Amino acid sequence: MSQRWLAAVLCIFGIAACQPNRAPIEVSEVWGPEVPAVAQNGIFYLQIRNHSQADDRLVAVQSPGCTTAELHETYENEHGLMGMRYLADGLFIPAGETVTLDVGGFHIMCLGKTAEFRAGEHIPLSLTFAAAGELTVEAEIH
Ligand SMILES: [Cu+2]
Repeated sequence: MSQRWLAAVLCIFGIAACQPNRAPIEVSEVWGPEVPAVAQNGIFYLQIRNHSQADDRLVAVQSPGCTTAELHETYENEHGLMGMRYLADGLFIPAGETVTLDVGGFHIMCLGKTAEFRAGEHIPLSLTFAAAGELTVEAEIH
């Protein structure tokens, strides 16, 4: 019997953990839209999966391509105008759930960009989670 098959059987019957080596937090689809060189700021989007049994929170973001990086949320005010606000308490990532930062919602604001947000460029991004710690990913500009 192969080890992999045995692991699957144990997993099915709840005898062993199914994904013992999987990181608690998985970050994917990290990207940013192209921004003209003269623009001061850039923006990043991504997806966060919490594979663990415990809630977590994205508390800080930073990038060598930004003077400052901040977690923001886009919202519509009472006059129907779009604005955005800084998420002072970070972003809650419930146990077992996926949180998506995407156009018109949550995003990472790159204030005072120092990197070129040109198609094909890759910009490193560090994410700090309250429980899972720091994770570095690369945003693809397209
Ligand atoms: Cu913003």
